Amino acid sequence: MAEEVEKTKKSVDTASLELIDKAGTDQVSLAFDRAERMKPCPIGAVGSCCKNCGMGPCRVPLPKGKEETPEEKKKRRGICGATSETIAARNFIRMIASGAAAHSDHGRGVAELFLAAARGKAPGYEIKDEQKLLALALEWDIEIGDRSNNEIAIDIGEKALAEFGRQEGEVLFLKRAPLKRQELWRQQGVAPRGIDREIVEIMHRTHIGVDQDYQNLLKQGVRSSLADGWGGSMLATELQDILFGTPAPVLGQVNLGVFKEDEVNLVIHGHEPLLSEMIVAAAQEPEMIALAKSKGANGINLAGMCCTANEIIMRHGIPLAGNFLQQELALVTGAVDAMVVDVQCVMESLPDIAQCYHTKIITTSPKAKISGAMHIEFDEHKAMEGAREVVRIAIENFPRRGKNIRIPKEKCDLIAGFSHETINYLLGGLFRASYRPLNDNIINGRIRGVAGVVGCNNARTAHNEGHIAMVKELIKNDVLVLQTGCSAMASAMAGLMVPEAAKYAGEGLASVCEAVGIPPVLHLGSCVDNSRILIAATAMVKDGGLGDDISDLPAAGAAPEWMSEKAISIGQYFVASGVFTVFGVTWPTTGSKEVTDFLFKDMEELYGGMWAFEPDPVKAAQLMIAHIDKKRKALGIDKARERVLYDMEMRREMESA
Ligand code: NFS
Repeated sequence: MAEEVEKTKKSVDTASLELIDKAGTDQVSLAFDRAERMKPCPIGAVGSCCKNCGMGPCRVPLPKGKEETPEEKKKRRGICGATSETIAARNFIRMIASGAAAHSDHGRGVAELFLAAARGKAPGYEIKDEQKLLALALEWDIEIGDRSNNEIAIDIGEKALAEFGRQEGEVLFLKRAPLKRQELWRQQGVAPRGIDREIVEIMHRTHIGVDQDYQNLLKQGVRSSLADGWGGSMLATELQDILFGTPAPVLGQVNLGVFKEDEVNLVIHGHEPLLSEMIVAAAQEPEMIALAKSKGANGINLAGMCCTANEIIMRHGIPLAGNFLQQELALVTGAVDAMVVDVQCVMESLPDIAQCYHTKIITTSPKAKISGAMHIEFDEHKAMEGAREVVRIAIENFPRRGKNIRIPKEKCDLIAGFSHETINYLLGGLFRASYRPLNDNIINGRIRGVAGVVGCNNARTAHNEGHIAMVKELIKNDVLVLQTGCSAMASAMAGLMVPEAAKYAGEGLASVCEAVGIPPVLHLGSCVDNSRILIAATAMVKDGGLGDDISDLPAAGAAPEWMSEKAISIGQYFVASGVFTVFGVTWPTTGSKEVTDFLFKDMEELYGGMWAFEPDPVKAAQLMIAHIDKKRKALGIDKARERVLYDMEMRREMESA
């Protein structure tokens, strides 16, 4: 029994638990085990450790168990004199800088490939969504006339790339936000100039002896996060859609049970869809399939991991093998012939674990090599050749598979691919696409509000538990949930992303889902696709009836199992866009009350959205619902909902009579 309790602390997913067990037998060390062995540093965890210079690291923890006098507080400083406020704020915005850099460098890579494709220098890639290309050309004042798609795309690609190095003015996509929001950003002085510039400025300001006013530091954090959400991430999403196709609803499967005993299993892991798009094409080539058969396999089975998985399920229906904490477990099945990775959220333990089985780990980005892995560098000019090589390595490794194989049986259906365009279309129809029905159902109270639940897994908390508990609580209370990243996969594994999941939803939300034919939990893609949530929120504002800014919407955001710096950047741009955003597991500024209060309280004054921290996912969901109700009241639509509830009560009474 004691062991049962221990095990369920690691994950709520039975497939994962089965493989955690197998790893134990195989003497493989996993993130779960390392998390148990190594406790987080209590000073660093709350943002009270500064290692920004060679005199430190300086630790400025709050004194334990007693109230601090102002005199004592004055003395609690780093060697350079930095206070705990400055140190916590510096640490926090450095997380934003790193997160924004990761998303934006992804966006830059897409822009470079986009441009190369338009110039005919990236064979195999071509514009897939002409409508979206033309829409963006119109938005950016790029001449269409009788120019070819590629000519237009060259101008778009150049303009997109220039966004990263822009020195003055404003990031172009800021203009997509509601007008009131744009004005607010300008008033607050946080409208980002250029993407790279804001990130660099964080690194400058947090160098020893520069910005030493925590509020001023946090302000630059906001500006940089906006450069991510409304800049780098949004560029990544838009250009990927034009180049690879805008997602539309597609049926797929998720969890470690998607591997096949009799086929070559190739896992595509990481974040950027550039190479994976080509691998999908290469794996379908008749020569590759023939080669696989010649090695005794019945075919080639691709499966995605982490955000690459989200990218390729949305566009091709390729199954999702799992989220962040399942990457090691995929290898423990013994059935993965190769795992190809690019950037972000890839564990360095993979090559080591692979040695216990037969799996080849292949790195592909010049930015991300791992010792012990093979490296096949992705070259956009000959992407197909690289993709074929990867597929061939997986096939040739198939006969080396050992006998120690266990593929869990768990796999679950899901519907992915809810882009902003699809939601618009599903709700309003092709010729009058709009968010009107959504707004109407929010106004009449059938849908209480909308929540974005996103982010990672975190080995400090039971894998997937927070996501699933939070999402269930939200939909039970008639909140429509939009998801991305590893969080989306967690819900999908729990069966929440199929129309039948309406049975978990409150009566109002269930009735809308049934009428429109959508699940109560919508999969919007990878983490850069959180920009789709910003666009959806803006579309709701523009459709009318729910106020004139994102901060007026009955909406909230959350990352119940966050761990990456990218999640902090996302959370900050949600907040700065006017969204109440609650994180779980741990909060990185609690070492400074001032900084934490500023993020949790003062930001609401400044931006209409604010942070919160609540490790209990159900309580966190209730905070979100309370915020949604507060916004409904401010809009004067709280009464409508009461009527709906009254109606249901009445019906129940009638039924029982
Ligand atoms: Ni997002 Fe995607 Fe997952 Fe977290 Fe990592 S994969 S970009 S950072 S862990 S959600």
